Amino acid sequence: MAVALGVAELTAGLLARAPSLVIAVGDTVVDSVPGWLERWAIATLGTADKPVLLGGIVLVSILLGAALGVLARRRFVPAAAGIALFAGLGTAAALADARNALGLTLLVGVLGAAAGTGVLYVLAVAMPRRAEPPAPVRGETPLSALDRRRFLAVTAGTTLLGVLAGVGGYLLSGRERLDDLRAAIRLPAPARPAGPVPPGAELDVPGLTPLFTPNEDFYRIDTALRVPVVDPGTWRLEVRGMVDEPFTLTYAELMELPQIEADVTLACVSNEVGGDLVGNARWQGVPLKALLDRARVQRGATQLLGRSVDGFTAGFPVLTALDVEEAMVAVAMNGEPLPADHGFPARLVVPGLYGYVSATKWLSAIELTGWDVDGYWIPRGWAKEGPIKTQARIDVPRAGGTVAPGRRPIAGVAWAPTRGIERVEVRIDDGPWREAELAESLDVDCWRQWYLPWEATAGRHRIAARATDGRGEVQTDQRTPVAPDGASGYPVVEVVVGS
Ligand SMILES: Nc1nc2c(c(=O)[nH]1)N[C@H]1C(S)=C(S)[C@@H](COP(=O)(O)O)O[C@H]1N2
Ligand SMILES: [Mo]
Repeated sequence: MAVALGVAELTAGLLARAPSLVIAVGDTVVDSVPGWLERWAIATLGTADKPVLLGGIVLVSILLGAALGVLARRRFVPAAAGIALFAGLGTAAALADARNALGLTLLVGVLGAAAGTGVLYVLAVAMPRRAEPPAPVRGETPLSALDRRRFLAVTAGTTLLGVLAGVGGYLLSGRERLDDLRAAIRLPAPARPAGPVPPGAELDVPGLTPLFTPNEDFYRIDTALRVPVVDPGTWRLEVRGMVDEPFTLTYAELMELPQIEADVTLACVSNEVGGDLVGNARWQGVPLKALLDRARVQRGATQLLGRSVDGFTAGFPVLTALDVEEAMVAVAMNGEPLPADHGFPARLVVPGLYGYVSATKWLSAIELTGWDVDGYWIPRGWAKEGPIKTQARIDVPRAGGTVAPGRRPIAGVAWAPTRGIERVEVRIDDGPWREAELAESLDVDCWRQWYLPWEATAGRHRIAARATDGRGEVQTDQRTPVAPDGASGYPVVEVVVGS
């Protein structure tokens, strides 16, 4: 089984457009499990959900392999048929994805099955079997023990080869090639650059989240088991649906359109209060309004549905796309072409909305639809509308940490994209709410740093915070879980002050 999987993965890795069957099965599992199970997996496993799923698939395969091995000792043909069926299931899962070419997918499945069956034949049929145990002769190694050793050695050797092939195939798949493509891209100067970062927008407090999240530290959330590798040379963006003038853009054409730059904080609806599924970046791209104006949106089109190359969809009100000037098809993040993890070659960024309804990565189409069409997460138990809730987060001191008594900083970030942050207050134990000092605002769409000096006295303390948005609304103290429309409640950090 290791050899079957390894050869299939290696074939997929060597041939640029051939699919990984393990990933294909994983994708099928992700798309077909019920919403509650998917939410449970994300809540308990977090971003480890993908390795756990793939590991589970490999484990089930190995157990199946063991069962087929036992069967093959008696009856080889049904066992070989079992391997073929196993490869067939993987191939079928891959073929269900329209992006996978028939010939290459079959090739991966057939080579994997052939290699697996071949090894099974050698191990179960061709290798000498244990004969009737001869009466042990003093000074002679019994034949059966020798066979057993040889059998184990060949099994271990082929398993190792299978694992190496699998790991090699995984490493070969796509990434390096994509880095070359990205490096070759020259970003146009934005027609409307973002303003300079105001002095005082970034506080100098050790441990405080930086104002801009470096790309490599930016949280990543998506349903893709393997990041889609999209060649900008063949990529197309379609604008279609309820429009009078549908059109298609190549990457080069998209890059020729006037671009804007905007600093926007992106948040995931799965972010717990105090969590880190939120980041701030400088995005560059083509404003959605320009594309919608060109397509002439029909009356009755109420939803903009982004569709990705891997079939993910996310929809939000057309009005938001038209009203929020910074809503864009982004091609760059913090001054470089979008990283693969964050949607290369293009993605949507819509200030004020959680990513699950708006921020489609690896964008392939913008569809104008009625409100009745649902994006990926809606039938899985998440709210149809996803405005980002006003939130504060305490970064310093670290939750559960120990600080020395004396003057200590309490600091963090707070965000209410499109509304801005007007005030942050901090409460220690049961004391009064005290107003924190705010860093300069970078933009209403961005998080804002805040800071409060604290005379820390020995003992155990509870620090709470709350933010007020630019419309004067204090964030709610009502605690809600992340589903269906985002966690709320005040962040609380417990610390021990002592030496
Ligand atoms: N193609 C695709 N785009 C997607 C998703 C996805 O699963 N697939 N997840 C969305 C969600 S839930 C969030 S929170 C953001 C996260 O963007 P990031 O990974 O760049 O931080 O991407 C959104 N775009
Ligand atoms: Mo998300």
